[in-house]
Amino acid sequence: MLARLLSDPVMKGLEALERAAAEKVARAARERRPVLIRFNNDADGVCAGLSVRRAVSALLESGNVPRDESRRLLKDYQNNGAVYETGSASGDVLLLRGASEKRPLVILVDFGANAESVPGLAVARNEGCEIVVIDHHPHAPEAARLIDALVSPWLVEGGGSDYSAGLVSGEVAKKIYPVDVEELQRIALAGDKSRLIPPTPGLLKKALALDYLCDTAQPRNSLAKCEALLSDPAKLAEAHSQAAEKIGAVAAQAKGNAKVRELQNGYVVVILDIARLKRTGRFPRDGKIATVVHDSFSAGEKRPLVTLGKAKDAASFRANAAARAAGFSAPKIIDELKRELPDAITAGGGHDAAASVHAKKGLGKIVFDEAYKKLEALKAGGG
Ligand SMILES: [Mn+2]
Repeated sequence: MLARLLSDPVMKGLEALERAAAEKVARAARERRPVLIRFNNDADGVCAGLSVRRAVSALLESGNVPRDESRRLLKDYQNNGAVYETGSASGDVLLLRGASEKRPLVILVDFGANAESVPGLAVARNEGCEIVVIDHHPHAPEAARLIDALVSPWLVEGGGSDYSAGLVSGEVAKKIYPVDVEELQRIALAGDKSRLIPPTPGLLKKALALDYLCDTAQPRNSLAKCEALLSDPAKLAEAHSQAAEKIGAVAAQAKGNAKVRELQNGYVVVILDIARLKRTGRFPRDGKIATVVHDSFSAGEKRPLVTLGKAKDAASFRANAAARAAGFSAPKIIDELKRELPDAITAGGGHDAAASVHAKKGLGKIVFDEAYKKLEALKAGGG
């Protein structure tokens, strides 16, 4: 057994869940059943998917499964968003049924256990798929009931989003087959800004290069492409410099249109009109722009600061450490908005420091204005 990257009570508490998930994956591979890894479209999701892929590939290889059969049995798709859509689930079932008549296994990493994914999970389950989910976003009980093995730090006392999907998937992977995934775990933590291990500049570069690949690979991204990027320093440097250049251009515009307001309760709010920014292509996505601009306003800021991004039919929140220490929680605000504006909001969620809420077409402004009022209503020095 390979050493764990981190050893603390939460990681210890996760072990039994990791083992249960690893056993299901290993059994499916040994029985030569079709396996699909569906990964969220960012560095954490990629690293989570790559860890599992390395382990399953190595296990198949150790069982002398021919290469072409491995390729037929082990598939991966990038999931562009936080929800397992019914259309994706139907497509997955078709793909896996086409690969083999045996019972398929669907592995969702870094997404897939929220309430919005319930219809998609139900499709896969009703079609006979076994489902494993490794995620660090808060999960919905009704989703968990449809999942055969859920590995989530939220199921362990003291656990939360810092235990990123890539970190946890790495531990699952090592239990499937002893593969080296330590760097993937570190890149994942860096990409998701986990506080568990401080990132190095090198890890941040790799995370950004993977984020860039997720949004720009044509015709679509794949784990094989991500693996190739990570193993080629020249490709990595190229992807990173293109990403940095695009971010620099958009961030400069964004800083120009950002409005900074100091509220009565001591919070500083940065309002960012993301919808007005000019971009070519999908990168950087709204969330990354919000993060980059938020980080630049947060640098050296001791007061609680929240960045509120206004996108087309969506609003996003970013909070600095002082805001979190003061009790600010973006998911808490989003839950309140969902309760108060049930007809306007289609989806929402995330982490304490980074979250977003999506509105029905044309209702984005109402949701944004209500979100702003929530910030004004925060208690001074406490959420
Ligand atoms: Mn993540």
